[in-house]
Amino acid sequence: MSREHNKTPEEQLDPSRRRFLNTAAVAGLAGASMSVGLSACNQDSKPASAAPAAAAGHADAAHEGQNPHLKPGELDTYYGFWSGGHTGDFRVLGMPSGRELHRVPCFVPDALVGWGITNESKAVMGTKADGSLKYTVADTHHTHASYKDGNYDGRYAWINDKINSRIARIRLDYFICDKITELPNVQGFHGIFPDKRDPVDPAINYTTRVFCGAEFHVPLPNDGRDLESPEKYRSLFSCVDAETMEVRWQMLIDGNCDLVATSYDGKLAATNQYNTEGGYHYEGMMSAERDACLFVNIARVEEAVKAGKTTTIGTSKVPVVDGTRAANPDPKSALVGYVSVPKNPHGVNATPDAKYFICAGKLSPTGTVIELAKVLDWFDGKLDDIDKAIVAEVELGLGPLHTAFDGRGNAYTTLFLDSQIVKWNVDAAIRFHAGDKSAQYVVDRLDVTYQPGHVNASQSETRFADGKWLAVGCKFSKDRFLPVGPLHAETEQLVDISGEKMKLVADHPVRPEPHDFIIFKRDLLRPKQVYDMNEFPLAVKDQKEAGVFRDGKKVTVRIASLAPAFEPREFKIKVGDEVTIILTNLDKVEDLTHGFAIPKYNVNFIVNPQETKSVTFKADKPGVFWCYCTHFCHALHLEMRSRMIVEA
Ligand code: RUQ
Ligand code: CUA
Ligand code: CA
Repeated sequence: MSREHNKTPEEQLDPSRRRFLNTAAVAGLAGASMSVGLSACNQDSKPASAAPAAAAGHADAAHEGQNPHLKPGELDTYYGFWSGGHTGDFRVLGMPSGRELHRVPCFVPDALVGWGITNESKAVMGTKADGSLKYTVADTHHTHASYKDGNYDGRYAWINDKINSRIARIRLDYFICDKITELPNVQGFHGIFPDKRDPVDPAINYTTRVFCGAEFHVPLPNDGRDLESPEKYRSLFSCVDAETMEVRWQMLIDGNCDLVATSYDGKLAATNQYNTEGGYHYEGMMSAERDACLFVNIARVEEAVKAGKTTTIGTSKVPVVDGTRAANPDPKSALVGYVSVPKNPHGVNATPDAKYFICAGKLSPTGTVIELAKVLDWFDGKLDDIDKAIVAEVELGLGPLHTAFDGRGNAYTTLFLDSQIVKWNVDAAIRFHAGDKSAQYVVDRLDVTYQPGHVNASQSETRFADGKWLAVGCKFSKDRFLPVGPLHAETEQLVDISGEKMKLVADHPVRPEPHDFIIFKRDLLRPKQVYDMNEFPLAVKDQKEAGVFRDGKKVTVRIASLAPAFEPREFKIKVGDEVTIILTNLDKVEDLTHGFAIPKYNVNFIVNPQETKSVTFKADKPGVFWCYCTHFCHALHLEMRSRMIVEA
């Protein structure tokens, strides 16, 4: 064992870097100077604690490690769901190879699929009165999937849009977005987390709610009032129904929300808060030494909603309960409890043994461990001070952000400023905190490149964390890939965590800029490769059902595709017509997708096997327009066309 492990945690931090935290690092984290933040990863400022033995690429002598490389034709053993950041998308990766398999369009238009072009996708995305899309930008951060018995059940995934406060649901049978909900009276919607079972009904051992945190304070309602009175701005915590996707309730809170986690018993939802000060400049948001992690008692909130102890805000009909400190003085009836956590915490994560929540300190070099049973004791009136639920608060390194788990009692926390992952043992941290100063909770450190944000491990957010693979999303790649101009790819790094020491095994460039992700076993999903035609009420079920159907100026053109032809092969419409094209792909063969593009009419979309889609447009240009198949489908793919004749 290296000398590092015999140091007290105090000694594990290089003193010069601790001074750095108190001054420039804080400015760097606050965004005032990213170059200051980055200087933390320069070689010459590496702390002694990043001992060479713990550095990247040094294999554990006793441990051979796992091979992430697949032979041609070999399949990955895990799925990864990745957020795309402000590309607005939801990405599907195969793991451990890191190969990107799919992007599921949800919030923003997608030219490949025709998302935002077809009527069906526009109905999901939401349109304005003139039929144009309500929003075309999004910023996806957090993606999580539905649970049953503490593991993913393969029904749904959800992802947030921070810009426009929307939550999208992805159906995991077809990997399509089927619903998007906009949260009322919320800005900066950031963390999401599904519940893992019902807090009251033990028969409901699966996800029925998704909790949503809102980061920014705004006037309530935000209709022009209180513009210059930031002390009146507020933030809400929201609960969305997993099935209907309607907002069930919202809760007015003190401070703000950032990320969200839920307990395995279904009783609590947690959200970390970095702006308990209600600051409206970064200095104000970091003036206090401690902020909080808020614990919501789900059963009590839903009782209060049922009992009508609610208000509404502005034009929204969503019931709002009062979760402020002032409205919840008695723990035995409180809807929420606020646990004090050091300075601008980021990230709250539930351990796979279901016992603890861990908050990372961000502006404090610490990780805080909060014991679930003690929080519940406080709600029962058996613990006088909710802060006594904190069972460890230990130093980890500079800029701790997110934490993953291996199912063997270890946590892996990203250190943004140190450009490291620190592996630490939760039980040892608790012993250390309780006074056993010989407890060595830091197990290993790994340098990553550079400035890691999110981290996750295989099955980490389930009861079945398997401690095999860990991925880390590094915010900067700098010199890791061939230069492509000023905009750099980001680095997703793959780490083998099956041994005592972490082992960096691969770098992947990713298009900016993913945030959170989950990694889980491939057999938890059973996607279908061919659609069920009954999903589509408009389906053109047979080539004989194809043709042009006119109702005054409204024209419906029903088209069927069967490689290598569209039926009808030609159709006539008139300038001034409102044209709806309905296209069904009659091919049943897996992977036989057709496209349908109409030149000069700005139309292109695809239909997968047995799928139906429609588009509506105004015929405003006379002429001949070859509607052609854009998706390579057949040896006669280029010949696969239908002639649209628009008469003057
Ligand atoms: S938050 S690092 Cu949404 Cu950490 Cu991305
Ligand atoms: Cu049909 Cu290409
Ligand atoms: Ca703060």
